[in-house]
Amino acid sequence: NNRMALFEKVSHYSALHPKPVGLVLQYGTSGFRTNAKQLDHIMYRMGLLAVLRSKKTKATIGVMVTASHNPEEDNGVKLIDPMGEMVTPLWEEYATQLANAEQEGLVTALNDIIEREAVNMSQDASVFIGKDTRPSSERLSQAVLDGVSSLGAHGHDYGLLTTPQLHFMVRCKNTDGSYGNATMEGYYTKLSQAFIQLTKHVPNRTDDQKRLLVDGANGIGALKMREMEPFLQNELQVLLYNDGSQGKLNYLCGADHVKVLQKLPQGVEIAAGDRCCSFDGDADRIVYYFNDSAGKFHLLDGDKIATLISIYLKELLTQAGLDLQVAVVQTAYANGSSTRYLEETMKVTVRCVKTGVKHLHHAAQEFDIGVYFEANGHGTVLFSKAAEGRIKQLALDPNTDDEKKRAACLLENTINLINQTVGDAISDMLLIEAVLAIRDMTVQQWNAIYTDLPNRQLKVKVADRRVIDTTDAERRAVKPAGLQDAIDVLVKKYQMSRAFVRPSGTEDVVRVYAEADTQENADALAHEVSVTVYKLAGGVGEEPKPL
Ligand code: G16
Repeated sequence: NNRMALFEKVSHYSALHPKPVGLVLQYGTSGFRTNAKQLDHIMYRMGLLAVLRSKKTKATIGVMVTASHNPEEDNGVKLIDPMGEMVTPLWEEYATQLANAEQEGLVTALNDIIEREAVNMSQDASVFIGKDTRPSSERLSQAVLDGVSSLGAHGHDYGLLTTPQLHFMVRCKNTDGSYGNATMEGYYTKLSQAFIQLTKHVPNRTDDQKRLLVDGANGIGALKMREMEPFLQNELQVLLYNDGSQGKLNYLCGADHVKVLQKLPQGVEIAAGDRCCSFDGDADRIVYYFNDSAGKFHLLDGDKIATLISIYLKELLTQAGLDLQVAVVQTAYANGSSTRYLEETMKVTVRCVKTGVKHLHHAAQEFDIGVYFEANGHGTVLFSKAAEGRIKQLALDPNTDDEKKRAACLLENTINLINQTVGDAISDMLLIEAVLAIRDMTVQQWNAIYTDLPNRQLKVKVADRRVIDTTDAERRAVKPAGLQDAIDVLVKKYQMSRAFVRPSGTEDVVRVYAEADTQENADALAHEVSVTVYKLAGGVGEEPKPL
């Protein structure tokens, strides 16, 4: 009877968040994403689902309202599991079922999940909610809260937050504070203390070395960087651009823009040699770059970040005398030069998985230390419990010699600086800044570790991107028939070349990636592959033009 009453309430409230008849949306690479106008019912229903997930896991669950790198008009939602990871694949399926149930079938769909998961409806539930700075986020996060409260549960609204900050809060809450305090202050204190510990022993850091230009993509990352500044006690001097006071979110700026177009964001005043970085719209991605004295732009993407961090960690492990395996997880977008450098020069294990941090995170958990980064700058480092234990023990052991102790302490503070729940632009930025300081490296020296193969990313509009199906971590297309054979023929025309296509999970496009010995060849190959996709996979609009 209680359940009947609850369902009546759900029916009543869901009518205030009606689903447009016939609209079908999928839980994609990173949750639901589309134009903000189509998302009200999704938000309400994800509020409901988060309550069920919370009751099932007997833990706090997170719901983040954001469309990250997408344009400002879009929005989206992702669910966060108890340890701060992305929600498990089975619950992504439930999310899709619940999202697509027509209005009159909603209660049945909800009941199906309760039955299949044997959710104890009398269990307490707790949901943390956060949102980015999109104008639509206010209203949409309210819809999530409505969903949570219509199942009689408590929602804690953090308001404006970066995505990784919400992941952090969820983990803090579910580990009773052992990961940190589930407050903004808790986050800033933990990270800035670790950063200060790491950099305070570096001799003679000049103001130039402490200075960093940050492009905040006109989003939440800029606001949060401002909030964090006092905690950093001038150990890092941030010059903030695209702080949201004027420009539009992600428009001509931000990590995705810089990575895909391989050029400076608008609105940043950069001088030769200045170290710069760009966040994306919810601050879970970061890329670095600089202009050389000849005015040429150089990008340091997720692959270069993964390499820098791996070199640093491996060296500290050697100094500490710890035999722990470091592995790097990448996707098909990883530059061929990075994979070669990691495998052949650094001799680390490299794994390639499908796009989406959830896949990288999962693979990275298999190693003592798993460094995972997508080329687009989305990534972090995971330390196994055993690895963390051995590092801490060594740092505490009174018989450890000085060199080993120093390395163990650096490793310990490095662990504290890293947001191990998900890629975090602020945490990654501080880690990179610390590594460059400790190793006394300039951004130019970092860039020179290996040379990227020239590459190009393009998008193709097709009628239905689901006609493309891939295998081998998205490196080969199995559908539509003939597409892969055609790509193989094109790739053979060039030197050091590689290309693949895949349907995006966040935008209504097919993505094309190509690399080759020269930029002209990478551009030509990317264009030819785009035309092939257009012809064989139902392209719409004008045929792609050469670059
Ligand atoms: C999201 C995912 C990333 C993924 C990106 C692009 O990033 O979290 O893992 O690389 O989308 O995905 P796709 O190529 O499928 O559109 P973000 O920063 O937008 O959340």
